[in-house]
Amino acid sequence: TRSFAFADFVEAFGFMSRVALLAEKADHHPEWSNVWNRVEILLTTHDAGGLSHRDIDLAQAIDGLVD
Ligand code: H2B
Repeated sequence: TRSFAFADFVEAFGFMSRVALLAEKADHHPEWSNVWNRVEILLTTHDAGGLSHRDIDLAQAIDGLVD
């Protein structure tokens, strides 16, 4: 899991749009929620019943958007 905070809703939703493109490309999708400027993301692999390399790979790609 990771929590992200942005300046406002537009920034948060822009981030979510970028994550959505990464997720669709990887065919691996986050469990997430958004409230105004905050985005909460949980990564898990349903097929594996827990964490897999696909979660690590997507987490690193998401981190690469902001870090
Ligand atoms: N996303 C996540 N987070 N876990 C999965 O197990 C998963 C997914 N499976 N996205 C994918 C889609 C699977 O349903 C398709 C058929 O590849």
